[in-house]
Amino acid sequence: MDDAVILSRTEGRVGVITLNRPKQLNALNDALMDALGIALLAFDVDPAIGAIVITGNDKAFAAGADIAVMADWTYMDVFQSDFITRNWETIRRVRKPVIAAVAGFAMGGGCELALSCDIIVAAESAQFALPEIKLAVLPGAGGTQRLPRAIGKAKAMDMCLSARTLSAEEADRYGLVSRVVASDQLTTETMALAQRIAGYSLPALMAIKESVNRAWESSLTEGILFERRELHARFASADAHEGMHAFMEKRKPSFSHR
Ligand code: DAK
Repeated sequence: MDDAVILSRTEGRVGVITLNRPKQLNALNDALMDALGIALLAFDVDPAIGAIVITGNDKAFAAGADIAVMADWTYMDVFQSDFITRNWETIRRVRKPVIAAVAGFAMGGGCELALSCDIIVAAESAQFALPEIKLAVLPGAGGTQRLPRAIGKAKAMDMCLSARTLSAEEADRYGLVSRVVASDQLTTETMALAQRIAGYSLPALMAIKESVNRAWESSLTEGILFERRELHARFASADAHEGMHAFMEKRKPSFSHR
């Protein structure tokens, strides 16, 4: 269905979700965020999927929340509909690794969506900005919270207050993205990374994601304790024993994802 707001497919153990409103530079409206949430949760419960990729097109990952839709909303509209919280935060419930493959514009809500993913692979063409100040609003999908945690207060303030756009190279240098690849290699490189991750033990991946995310939201002492318990729990998994025995026996592990 080419007129669908997202396209969803699988490649091996990787689920791929493509944002598909190219005429609006993938501006994020309710229909798209609803569909994205449904697709993410479907891949999350599918035992045949080990990692998820979210991508856009060559020109835009996403140019932000749909300004045309928001322009006349009132406070009561957004408060009563629970704007953002209702369907933008579904991604926070996903326990499998999620990779954003970003080319072109990642602006406003598009940048915030990328920041909600676990890994960001940026094409050299990628541009990141939180330009909400130009509209006299503010990044309201986690941008003022996740960005300073990712790149520090000084750079985050600069981006949020001046609407400064970062090139892929700058975003890489500041720690906003995980890696930068040649624009024509974005899909190939991201899929290779996703397939590699998806080949590892799924419960171990989920434990790592949970543990790294804990680092953002707890003291070091609490985080270390959480990590230690996650590590201890690995010894209850078949995959950890398989992984260690395979290493000793100099063979490739065969994970059952249990
Ligand atoms: N929404 C709706 N349509 C958009 C759009 C957007 N964010 N971005 C682009 N488009 C549409 C354009 O209107 C244009 O449509 P037509 O005129 O062809 O019908 C089409 O996509 C192509 O865009 P351009 O002609 O502008 O393309 P250019 O290459 O010249 O420029 C651009 C690309 C990305 C620099 C430019 O389109 C641009 O500045 N777009 C807006 C970027 C932006 O401001 N993004 C932040 C959106 S605000 C809140 C919570 C969250 C938020 C707000 C409130 N609360 C809790 C209250 C979040 C806000 C945002 O994300």
